[in-house]
Amino acid sequence: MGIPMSADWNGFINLPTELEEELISIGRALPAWSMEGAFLADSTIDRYRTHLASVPQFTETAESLRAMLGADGPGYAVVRLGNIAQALGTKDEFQRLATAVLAEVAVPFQPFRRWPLWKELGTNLSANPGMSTGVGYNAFHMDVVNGTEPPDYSALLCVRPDPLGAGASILSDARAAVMRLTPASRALLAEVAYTYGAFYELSDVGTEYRPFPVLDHKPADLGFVRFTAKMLTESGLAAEHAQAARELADELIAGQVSFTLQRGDVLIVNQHRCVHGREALAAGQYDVAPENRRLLLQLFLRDCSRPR
Ligand SMILES: O=C(O)CCC(=O)C(=O)O
Ligand SMILES: [Fe+2]
Repeated sequence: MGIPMSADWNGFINLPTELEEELISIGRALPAWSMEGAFLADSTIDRYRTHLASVPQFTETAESLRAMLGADGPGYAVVRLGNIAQALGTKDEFQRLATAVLAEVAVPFQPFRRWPLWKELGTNLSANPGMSTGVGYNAFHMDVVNGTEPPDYSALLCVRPDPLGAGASILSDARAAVMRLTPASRALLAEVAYTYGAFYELSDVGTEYRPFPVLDHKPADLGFVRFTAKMLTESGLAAEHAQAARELADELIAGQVSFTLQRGDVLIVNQHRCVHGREALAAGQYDVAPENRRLLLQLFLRDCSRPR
């Protein structure tokens, strides 16, 4: 189906005020979630669905969200829950509501077993600037690129944007970028010649994939464009493979969109389709108190109905 009217072209979903009010009440009523292994428990999913199903207007939002993430949409969506965060805060009640909304897309899960379901990505002035908690440019990547079964969707909830106004999210349609490459570059990217990073203490993302091809031969909704720009500098690729990956990186940047997440925004990325990253935070983070620095929460989703 097409994208319903409440969704605009650039992937943002704004909720009507009455729906926000209903969701605030639901957020106050949702029970704590339970996990079954790394996955949100079926019993929780059923209870959360039942609550959301009591709000008929929500059905359209869930449809918009799924349409945006699918083949006819941009492959990402931002659900704007800022007014709901204003009412509920960004702790348990809000996180339950956000989890319930995401469970309408696929099953929330926790590949990093050491961390909570929603993993904090704060701002760490001593971290490598290009890493998730660093203050620099976090170049285009997909999450868990080196697992044989990466999460189908990656979600980022904004608790606090960079108070200095930077740190925009960047998104790019990796399938479209690949189509703009030459057949020779695509052939190089299809070779099992790429590596990136370490793989440990991860659940339910398959096994370590090393080396991997950037392009697989799977249908677009099942395969991935296994790319992270970090492999250009960190992985010691052969010259011709590195060159093809650089061309892909350039096309990803040429096709990028960017926007700054606001408090209460939930960005969901279909990893089969889009890569994501972040612009640098503003200079001057030392002058911002740690408790006021940018903070996101990250969660992954598994589409359990997908063949693999
Ligand atoms: O900081 C961000 O906006 C993105 C972080 C990210 O993509 C990651 O940690 O994987
Ligand atoms: Fe990421």
